[in-house]
Amino acid sequence: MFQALIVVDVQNDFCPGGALAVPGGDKVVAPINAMMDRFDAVILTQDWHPAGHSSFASSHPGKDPFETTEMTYGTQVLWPDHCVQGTEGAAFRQDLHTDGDLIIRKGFRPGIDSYSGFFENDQSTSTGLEGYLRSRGITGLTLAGLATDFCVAFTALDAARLGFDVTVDLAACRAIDLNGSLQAALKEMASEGVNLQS
Ligand code: VGL
Ligand code: ZN
Repeated sequence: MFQALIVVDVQNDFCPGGALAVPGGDKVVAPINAMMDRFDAVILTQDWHPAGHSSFASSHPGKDPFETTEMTYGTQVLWPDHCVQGTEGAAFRQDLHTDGDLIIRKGFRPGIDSYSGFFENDQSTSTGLEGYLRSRGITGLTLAGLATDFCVAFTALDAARLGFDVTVDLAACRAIDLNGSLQAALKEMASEGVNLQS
């Protein structure tokens, strides 16, 4: 019955000045650092795309960032180039405490995006995180980080569906909020049994 904190994508590109800056993204660092001590395990996720990734608008001639396209696995939002492997934009925000137990990278397959820390956007390719948590006897998860309405929400929803007891600490998250995506994500998380803490 152990409890883990999952710190989602607190990377330079999602903070002010970054390629896909989330408003107030840097504000999550202090509350996240402050809560780490309370958990049996701390896991960080890191968005980690190869150059030319299929989720980048620049890989789709004629498309602009924040438009959508149809992939084999469904509708995909197209993003500005971000979190390219090994770049400063993909690095964790400098003041974030990164001395956690595990870093799980995601979005590294060229043809599939991965918002969730558990499954890629095809909903079936596993990152291995579930097995890690179960092997360590972790049953409760608290999520914080970026962005509330994409990577945090997708991770929370997968976790709840897998049977973990999931809390999202909203004060330690910030949203992109694209066409009502924040409200939709909050509603879906609530209906799937995710505890929303503010
Ligand atoms: C994210 C869009 C694209 C996120 C990652 O971390 O929420 N959003 N890649
Ligand atoms: Zn991404």
